[in-house]
Amino acid sequence: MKQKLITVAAAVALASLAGSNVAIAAKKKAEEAYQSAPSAVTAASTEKPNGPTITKEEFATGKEIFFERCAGCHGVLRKGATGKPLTTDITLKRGTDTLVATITYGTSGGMPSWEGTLSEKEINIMARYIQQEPPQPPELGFKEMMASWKEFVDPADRPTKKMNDYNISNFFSVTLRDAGKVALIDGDTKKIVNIIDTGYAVHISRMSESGRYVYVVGRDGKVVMIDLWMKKPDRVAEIKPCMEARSVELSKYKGYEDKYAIVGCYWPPQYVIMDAKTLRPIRAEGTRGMTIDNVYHPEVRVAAIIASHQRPEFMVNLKEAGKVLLVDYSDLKALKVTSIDAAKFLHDGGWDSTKRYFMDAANKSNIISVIDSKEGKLVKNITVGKIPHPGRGANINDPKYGPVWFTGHLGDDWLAGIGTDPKGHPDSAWKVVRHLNMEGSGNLFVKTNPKSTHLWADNPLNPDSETYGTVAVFDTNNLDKGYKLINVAKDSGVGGTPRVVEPEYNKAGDEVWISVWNPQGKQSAIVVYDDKTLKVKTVIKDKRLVTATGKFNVYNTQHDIY
Ligand code: DHE
Repeated sequence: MKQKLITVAAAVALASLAGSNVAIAAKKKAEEAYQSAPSAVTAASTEKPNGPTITKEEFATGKEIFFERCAGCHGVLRKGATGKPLTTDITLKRGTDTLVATITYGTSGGMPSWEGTLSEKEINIMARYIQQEPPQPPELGFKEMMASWKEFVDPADRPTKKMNDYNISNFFSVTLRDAGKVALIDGDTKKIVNIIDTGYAVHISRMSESGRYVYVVGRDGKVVMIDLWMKKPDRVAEIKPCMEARSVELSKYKGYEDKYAIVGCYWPPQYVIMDAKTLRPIRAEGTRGMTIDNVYHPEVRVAAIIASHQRPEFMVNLKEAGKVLLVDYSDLKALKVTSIDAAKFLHDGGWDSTKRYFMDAANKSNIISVIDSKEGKLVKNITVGKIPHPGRGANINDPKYGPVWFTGHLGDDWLAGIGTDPKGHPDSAWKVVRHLNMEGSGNLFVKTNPKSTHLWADNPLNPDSETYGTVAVFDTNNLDKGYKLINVAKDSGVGGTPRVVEPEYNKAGDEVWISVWNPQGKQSAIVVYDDKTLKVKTVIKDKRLVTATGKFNVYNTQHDIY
């Protein structure tokens, strides 16, 4: 199947819209740019067509386009997710002409216009295709998972002590998104130590509690485990517990260090707990079921997963359901799961500075749900701006409001700071106490470090090509002063109109690494800034750094420092 990365395509389309200064249009464009990547569920893996008004060839084309471009928002089964449901009871009533118009021009509800991206013929096929019953991709049980399981190095043959002289705790695992690889970069020397094959459209890396192992998940659901103790750190195991996934996490509670890994699947809707030393699956649970408003949803996808520091639990975001599961891993033969009603469209999030409260973004609900991991309950749903997208967020010590956690917004032009100290600062707890104006909409990631007085915020989905190459830096002691805008794209010297994404600190908390994300075929880079002076220290340029995006510092990821 030809897998095109829509976000990059959207990026190119957006670049041509540079210069638009209509704020609302800009926000909408930023939102549209965050359309999902093609589904990793291959069209070929679904069942045979059953629709009467379409030829076999047209059905095949429709299926291909649907999984590449539509499934991310409307769901594989078309039951609706961030996009509206497209089940046949709805689409048949609309009819071909109306559907052609909707696909061509988009809607005010956020559906992009496909005119120009799809041909007239393709749009007509899509209008008829979505009036057919949706073909369903296969399920994935242990038998199928085990067929994909590979142990490159048996645990018995792995090193018993660190076999290299690297300062592995300052390594960065860098997503090379469209290359299906990660780059392991030594944070001290800024040299690439290894480039490792992972999976299609690699997404995130997480570390084991000890900091020895790196786990990488791709959109194709493949999880790859890397051992940093090897002479040359490399893969030791891999498995594909999902056909499509976005999250992986490791057990962190005392007594369970480096014991379990968990992967959250988009398809099939399930989570899978694995032995963290081998990636052998131990327990899988389906997530189909009721939403918080008691509507049955057959495709409840698993978004962010975060390991509790208070109890032996994984906190699992059920996106469409709007529920957070606390999955107790202390007895996998008698699994106890607490299901907390939060808000629909849970996506990403991270800890407050005490690592007790999970600040969880329900993106399309414009809500941050605060989950108390100690008490196991929802503290509050806080309304923020349009489409909050914190990554894991950023924790500062605000001179006025005490500990404050920040999120940015994809569809709004400001950062929200929420007070997180109910004991010391009860008046500001669980309220938006800071409203920091940004250059425009389209922020994806904010970052700081306990040793820093800077808060960094990127703009990668801003529609203006000048702005999406910049980051805003705030002084956390003088937030009212506004930000300093740094043109990272220019500082990198790579040319083109790259998007600049995801600030990440080194272990010492005195450098900030930022990706300069050019499309495949063009040079990408990482610019390293001195956090104190905000001056460039190094530009890491290497032809192997293809579509560099997320960067995960071992120490900071291991200890949830942000
Ligand atoms: Fe991500 C985190 C889902 C597109 C870079 N992304 C996450 C998480 C989820 C998610 C659920 C939280 C994981 C966790 O903490 O366990 N991302 C999705 C999508 O569904 C979406 C919108 C579209 C898609 O089809 O994948 C999407 N993500 C992107 C990108 O286009 C980004 C910018 C570039 C890339 O490499 O793909 C991107 N996502 C990231 C990064 C994180 C992430 C860097 C981790 C942030 C962190 O601080 O931990």
